[in-house]
Amino acid sequence: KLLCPSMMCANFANLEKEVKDLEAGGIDIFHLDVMDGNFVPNFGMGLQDIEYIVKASSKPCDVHLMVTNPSVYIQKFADIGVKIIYVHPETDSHITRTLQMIKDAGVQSGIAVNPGTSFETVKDILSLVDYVLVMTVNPGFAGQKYLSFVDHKFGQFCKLKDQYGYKVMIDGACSPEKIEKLSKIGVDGFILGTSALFGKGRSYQEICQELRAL
Ligand code: S6P
Ligand code: MG
Repeated sequence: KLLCPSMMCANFANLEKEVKDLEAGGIDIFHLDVMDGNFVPNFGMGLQDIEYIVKASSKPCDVHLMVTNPSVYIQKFADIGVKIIYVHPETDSHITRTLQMIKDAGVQSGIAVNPGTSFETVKDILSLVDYVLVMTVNPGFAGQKYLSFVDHKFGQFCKLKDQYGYKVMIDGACSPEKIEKLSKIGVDGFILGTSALFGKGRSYQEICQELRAL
């Protein structure tokens, strides 16, 4: 089970402490959301913020690029030292070229799949990715409602994951109940935002232990 805190939900007033507390709590991968105010109607972390977190942490970091023209930024994030780059096929007309760029830069590749994008749409490129990030909210904001029409996609992606060698991740309104249910059907990783981890008034260690036990 990969526990991945979504750092846009962290307390930016004390980011270094957040990073250390989360690591002590036993998280696996830092999830870093990048938003350009164009592909999604919000702004998110920039290159400098990402670099700061990568340097402050001893765990791997991913970036979730919610931006138009993601290929322009691949090398920049690779140079910073992120380990996984997620791109949205919905915003890239040449997604397989971008996925190849990610691999060529020595980074693991992922696709982030919007709620309205079907399994069939991305099926042909599954052999080219290391991770599939299944979005259960429309990307852009924390604290949104889980869209249950996405549910059936987890089974579809999990069915082919061993054959193609990718991991299946969930991003959006990922609550303890969802973690319990989805880990049973083979989902590998969980992006933790306000639904499971942040703003609970309890230690990250306590929460992570409970989530792992589910
Ligand atoms: C924004 C982003 C996500 C959120 C995360 C928040 O769409 O891609 O990573 O930060 O989903 O989690 P929650 O539990 O507040 O919905
Ligand atoms: Mg995300």
